[in-house]
Amino acid sequence: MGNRVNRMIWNLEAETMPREEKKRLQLQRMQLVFKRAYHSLPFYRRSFEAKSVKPEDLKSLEDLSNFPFTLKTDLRDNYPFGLFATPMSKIIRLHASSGTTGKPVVGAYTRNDLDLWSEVMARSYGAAGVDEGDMVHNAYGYGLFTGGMGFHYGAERIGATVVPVAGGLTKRQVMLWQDFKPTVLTCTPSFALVLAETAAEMGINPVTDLNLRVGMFGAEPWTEQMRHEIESKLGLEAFNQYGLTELIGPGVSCECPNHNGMHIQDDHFYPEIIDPATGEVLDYGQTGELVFTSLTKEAFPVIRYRTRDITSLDPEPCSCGRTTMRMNRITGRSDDMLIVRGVNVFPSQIEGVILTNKAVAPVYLIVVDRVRNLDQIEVQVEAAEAVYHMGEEMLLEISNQLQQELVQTLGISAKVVVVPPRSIARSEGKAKRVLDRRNLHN
Ligand code: DLL
Repeated sequence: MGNRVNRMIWNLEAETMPREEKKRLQLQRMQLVFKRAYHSLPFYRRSFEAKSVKPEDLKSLEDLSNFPFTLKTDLRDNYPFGLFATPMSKIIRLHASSGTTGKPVVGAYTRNDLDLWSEVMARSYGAAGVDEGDMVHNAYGYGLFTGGMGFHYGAERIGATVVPVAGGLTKRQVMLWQDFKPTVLTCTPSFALVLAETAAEMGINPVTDLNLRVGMFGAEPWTEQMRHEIESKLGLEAFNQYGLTELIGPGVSCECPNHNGMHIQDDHFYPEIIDPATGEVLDYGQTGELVFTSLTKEAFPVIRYRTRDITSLDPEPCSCGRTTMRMNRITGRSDDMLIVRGVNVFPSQIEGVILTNKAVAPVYLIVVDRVRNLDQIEVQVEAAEAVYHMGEEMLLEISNQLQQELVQTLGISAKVVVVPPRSIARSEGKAKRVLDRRNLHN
């Protein structure tokens, strides 16, 4: 396999550990987590008792399915600090996720937890082929959101040069690209496109004028079409990054150059896939809700946490040399899946259609409403600059074409409105793609 592969695998022992050995390690760690959670946290003691299980009942990894799930509502009920397993004096950092409704989820870190976070982030950088020779332009938000600091400390761990730009001020970001010549861009995929658009407006062609070669994008759902769009506009190779505040932030899983799913750091985060309706554990390859148990975190352990993210698992070792379990691209969330006239609709399906049509820009808003008791989807999408000036008739033709494609993909009809370039609000963090107005009528 040669040196290049080895250089890119940050932690050779952990990332290439034979599966049987990994399973022994996972069980050992899980047993400790269960004991700690049960004995130090009333919530877990109660939820174990409700299922008549004790930590000692976990004798093999297969026994895990007998244990209770933890839900986002459980975290909310114990907000803000009720599920921390160490005294506050040992906790040296807090983060929180914005959360679409209600209170945020709060993440807590001991010194060891922060060290672990940098370690898993270093593995993510390694998998993207980033090392100390690189300069990382970090445009994830800094603050309570885990993106900024996660990518920041991971880059420092591998010895790269970090430019902590955060979001906003897009023109200045592009100026820094020109002046500093970073090789790596880290931000949400939607913000990567905003930056690409800004560069174009400034008369800069990132492919020929800049040095970007790697992009590490995540924190929101995106599609293969979006990957191609970003790669071709910015002249870089895009690597998908996954994580959540409840587990640690980014660094839970990451792509390698094979781009065949994301390698889960499964010596620290144990994955399962369940049927979201019944809670039954599904086989590898089957699509369902992703569930995680943390194996080493001190301050904020989680047991069978239901992420609501929909994907499948692949246990096959990868030709990159890693033996870690892989998860496929997230196709949606079981709770932001739209049910429209009884049909399940994932925003990613709509994005797939929009991004393959060159007459429109990759910027859209899905508006769902109820008109005379009937659910309706309207997709607003921006015309490509050149196309917009071709006149009304042309725009009508494009929207008809998109409507036909959408009905074939979704199985229900959706209205498409082609709007002027730059008329849909841009975001610098996670994009807001869906506006569900139906709740307003209830
Ligand atoms: O978004 C952590 C993160 C930061 C991941 C930067 C990657 C890069 P939260 O704000 O808690 O944490 O949101 C977590 O975002 O449950 C998914 O629904 C979604 N998500 C995260 N990464 C991806 C991805 C961060 N690559 C929630 N693809 C998760 C699809 C993603 N969805």
